[in-house]
Amino acid sequence: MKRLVLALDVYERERALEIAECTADYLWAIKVNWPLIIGSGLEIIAALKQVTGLPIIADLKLADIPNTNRLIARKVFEAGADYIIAHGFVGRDSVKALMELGEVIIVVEMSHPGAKEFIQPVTDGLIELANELGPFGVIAPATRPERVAYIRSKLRPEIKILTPGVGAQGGSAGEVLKAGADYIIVGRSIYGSENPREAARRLHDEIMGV
Ligand code: NUP
Repeated sequence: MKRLVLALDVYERERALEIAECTADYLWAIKVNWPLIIGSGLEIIAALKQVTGLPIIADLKLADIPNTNRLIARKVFEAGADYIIAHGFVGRDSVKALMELGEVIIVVEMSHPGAKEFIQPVTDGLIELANELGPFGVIAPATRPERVAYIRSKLRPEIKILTPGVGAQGGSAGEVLKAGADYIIVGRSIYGSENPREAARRLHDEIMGV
């Protein structure tokens, strides 16, 4: 089973398409974030789908009132996104508004050091929110496998855990998968490598060996 998600955080359309095409064999999905959408426009989603045939995750980390969340998400799903990442701390009404439009992934804890300041203290509440609403998945930190194990222990089993933070942020694919992650999200270690296809292949092999 493929469990690698490419975080395609480059600006340029051609470069994005080239990297996506050469790594696609090893990926479950491609994640687009603000850098690529700002650099290449929302149409990049359809172009990536056409070139790779893979699901697209729009990592916009939406955190607005229900109406604005809805206005943004409608366009993003219309553009071809299969999943949208949203913050849960804004409240269940904002997340529910998105879930009426398509598949949602809720951030329950982030991977950077600063996540300990404000997000980690409310992770339990965000897990409860996810358990109540039943999104496709949640985002949890590959940089803290012990937190992924904790989140897994509290989360309904059918809700997937997607974990950024492998490679450039110091996390290990093997460790976080053993801790209970379903998918790993990797950006710089793939797109910043001399040979992105080889970097993706190595991660895929590591995943298959777990
Ligand atoms: O907690 C999070 N950490 C994180 O790195 C939530 C995220 N969505 N991300 C995203 O994952 C981040 O914005 C980037 O797109 C990707 C990680 O990229 P890299 O550190 O592997 O280059």
